[in-house]
Amino acid sequence: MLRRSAVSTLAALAVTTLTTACSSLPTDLDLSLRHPSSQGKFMVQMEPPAAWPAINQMHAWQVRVHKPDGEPVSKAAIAFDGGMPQHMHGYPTKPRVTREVAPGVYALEGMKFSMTGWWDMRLTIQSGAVTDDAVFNVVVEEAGMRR
Ligand SMILES: [Cu+2]
Repeated sequence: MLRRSAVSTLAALAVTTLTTACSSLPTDLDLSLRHPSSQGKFMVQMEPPAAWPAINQMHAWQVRVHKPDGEPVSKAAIAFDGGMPQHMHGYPTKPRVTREVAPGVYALEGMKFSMTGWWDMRLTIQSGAVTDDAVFNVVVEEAGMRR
């Protein structure tokens, strides 16, 4: 009896902690996965895997880069950075844009979310003489990605 009540106390604590973590997210967080880069040089779309990965599961995204007029941007060099802004840590892996799989469509491999919460994805895109960056936010929950 004593043991059971200790377990439910722990469970209640865990729920409280989770709720606190979620409610402390910035209220104005932009969760859109498609928007212009910071200076409007490119339109960028982040596509998560069709089946959302479990926590700690290695997976890949696709990054679509277009010019504002809709033309795909081929042969871009895309650098990736990011992590959890509220925890001051990066990704547990070293995600990289590895190759262009179709015109203007790039594979972002080595992605792994090691915990629930707010993650950002920071891209620096260079195409010829044009460079711009784009930031995307993802809120990872136990059940998947918050939309
Ligand atoms: Cu963290």
